[in-house]
Amino acid sequence: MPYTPIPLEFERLTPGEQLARSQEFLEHVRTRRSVRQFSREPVPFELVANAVAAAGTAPSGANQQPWTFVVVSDPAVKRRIRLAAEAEEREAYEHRMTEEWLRALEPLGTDWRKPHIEDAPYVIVVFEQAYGLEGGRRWKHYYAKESVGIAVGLLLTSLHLAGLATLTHTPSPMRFLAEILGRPRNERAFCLIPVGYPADGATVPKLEKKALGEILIGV
Ligand code: IYR
Repeated sequence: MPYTPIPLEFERLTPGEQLARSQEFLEHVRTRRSVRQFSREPVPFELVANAVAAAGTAPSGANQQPWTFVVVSDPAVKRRIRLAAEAEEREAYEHRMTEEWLRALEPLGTDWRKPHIEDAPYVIVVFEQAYGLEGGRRWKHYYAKESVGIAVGLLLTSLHLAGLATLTHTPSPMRFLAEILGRPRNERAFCLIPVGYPADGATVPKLEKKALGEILIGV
């Protein structure tokens, strides 16, 4: 594809608007939590579709957009994913994870049981396209993981702004997801994201985010 410059569409805000919007966004995004207890209440598909479309606007290496979002709502498929995830997680918690890892997870209160995969009305399985593949042709993808990570950030933020709860879940290893969902060989599961409303009385662990002074260094 040749280089084809076009005029940038850019809306210049007043300083007041800039501050108001950035503060409003910060206040809202601060209320996002990873949720592990989901209601079975249905969710409008359009909210999920809009979130995937938002994720698809992410910057990516060489604009290769190396992602696929599989939106699972079929109860039988969700069940298969849950059972496979729990089998891996059980093995991980009981044998594969180090003491150090288990200690790091203690404040989260997690274990191998993953009922949220079946309870949440949608599970978005995000795949990274490790390389391009079309017909017999294969080509390199640049910064695929970084690109997918940015896209997932937009996806989670969109769903949060739409009033939905999410969990970023990475059962390890995740090969079973490509198998169950019949994905091509260039795709690797990146994470799975249950989406829905929190269950009545859902709880979350008491966690703190680092203060701005700990993460921002002005030079
Ligand atoms: N995948 C496991 C363990 C786990 C690992 C990390 I790193 C977390 O931040 C949370 C959980 C699980 O989902 O339980």
